[in-house]
Amino acid sequence: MASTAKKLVNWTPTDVKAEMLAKYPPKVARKRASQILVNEALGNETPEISANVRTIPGIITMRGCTYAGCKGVILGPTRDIVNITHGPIGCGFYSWLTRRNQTDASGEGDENFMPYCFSTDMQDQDIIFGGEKKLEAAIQEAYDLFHPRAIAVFATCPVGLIGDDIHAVARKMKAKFGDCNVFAFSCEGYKGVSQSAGHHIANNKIFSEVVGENDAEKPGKFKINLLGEYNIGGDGFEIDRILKKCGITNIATFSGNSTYDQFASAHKADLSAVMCHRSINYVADMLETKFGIPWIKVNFIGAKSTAKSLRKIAEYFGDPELTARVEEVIAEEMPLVEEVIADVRPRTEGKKAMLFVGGSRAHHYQDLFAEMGMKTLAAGYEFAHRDDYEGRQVIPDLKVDADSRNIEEIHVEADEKRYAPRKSSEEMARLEAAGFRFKHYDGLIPDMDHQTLVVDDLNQYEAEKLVEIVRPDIFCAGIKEKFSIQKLGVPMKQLHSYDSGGPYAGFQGAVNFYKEIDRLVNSRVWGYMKAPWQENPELSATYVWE
Ligand code: CFM
Repeated sequence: MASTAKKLVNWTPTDVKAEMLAKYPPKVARKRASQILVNEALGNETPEISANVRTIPGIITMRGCTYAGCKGVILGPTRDIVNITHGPIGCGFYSWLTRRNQTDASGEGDENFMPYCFSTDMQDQDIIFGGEKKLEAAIQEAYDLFHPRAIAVFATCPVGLIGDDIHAVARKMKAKFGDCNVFAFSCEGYKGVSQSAGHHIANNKIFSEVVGENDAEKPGKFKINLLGEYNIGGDGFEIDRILKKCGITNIATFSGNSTYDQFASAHKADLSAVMCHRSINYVADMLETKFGIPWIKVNFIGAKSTAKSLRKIAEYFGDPELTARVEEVIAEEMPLVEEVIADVRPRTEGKKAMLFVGGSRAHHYQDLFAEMGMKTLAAGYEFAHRDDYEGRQVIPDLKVDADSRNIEEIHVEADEKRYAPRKSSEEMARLEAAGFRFKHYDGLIPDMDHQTLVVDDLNQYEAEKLVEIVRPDIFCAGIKEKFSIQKLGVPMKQLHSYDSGGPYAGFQGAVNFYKEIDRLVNSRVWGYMKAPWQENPELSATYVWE
């Protein structure tokens, strides 16, 4: 392993990329090369990044499955829908509160089914003779016990393989109950290349089955939907605190701390603010097409980004009182942020980070690190699409492959009665002429420095290689990566679950994050750890094809 002895200063990003690929068989190396980009540098095989493609079999990916994206990510945080996993017990068990999406069920009459794990617990005989009867019985049992507002059914892999018609069962039970909406998701784990497919399946169904169900007027002068915010570690609570302080009403969060009625009332908002572009941008489009609600991209990760997002919302409404209130709130919140920055920055300035998270955090969290004077040397998404890397302008050129074709595209038209443009085309044009951008997202790549590494669907082997060569001061990813990285002597912060921390969104969240990262990158404990390859440098192995 002579190459690993090479000093960091001698490594260019192109060297690092070559080293990450060096041990792969040629075909694998070629495929991975198209998913690793040296930012803005020549010498990449293609100017674009290859994303949303199948993981190479045998590679230990960081990704999850389609069922995880549907049941866990999108529907998981909604407290008053009973979520039944139709399948063997393992799928239900492993999706049972494994994500730290918090909820506040303290309101009057609030139901919270999130602590429960509902599963049809399919056995061999159900796989052989079909599981529809068992599913029907499970829905009936859940209804009798809880009388929920809605019951959702999620298909696991075997359900698709044996062909249970879960939608027919759902329709039958919905008609039978009359006062409980029942709908099902064909979100078998294998349906797509990652959990991203599951987001799409979930969102399409919520849009067609729930959004628009409640036409009751909602109070509030400035009404928005917050799309793609999942209240991990209480992020959504902090964002709601700030919005409320500004006088902005959040009609529906998709789907952190949400309820059935929030989705049902989403068409009553006058603006959609999109946090996580990957998981939900198409819902923002559908809300605009069907009901006339424009959308903008926001980011509440980072104090400056939070201020910027609030100003953007205020600018959209164009109300002098709201604008003044937003400025007051920012002026009230920033002194604490600045005080903590001034304290930590001498210790964090110039430190180096790497971020590999699902589909938006690897971008958003770069703002927080920048506020601390830290540099992001490498970043990437597990399952984002090219538009999340390169910007929405690439959407018309995205290849529709067999895997994307698996996911139903729903056709949406303007609602005959309820479509109402929130702003006249002149007002929209005036805002745009003043530099305001609707439906706009530039993606992660333009925000990253020249000669940084952008890696899609990073795997365990490449993660270890990167850390071994570049030795960042902190590595951010998920639980599957946590201990292998820490064993290399580098602090590891989970940016999915936040370990046990958070919130990190908004102003107070930024303060929490600065303190946590300061603690991690300046802790000496990691320096005492010796990686196996440091203690036994003679330890090496070869691959069978060598
Ligand atoms: Fe969006 Fe998410 Fe993310 Fe995501 Fe996720 Fe998540 Fe994530 Mo884990 S919806 S893409 S599927 S911001 S669960 S709250 S942290 S991978 S970067």
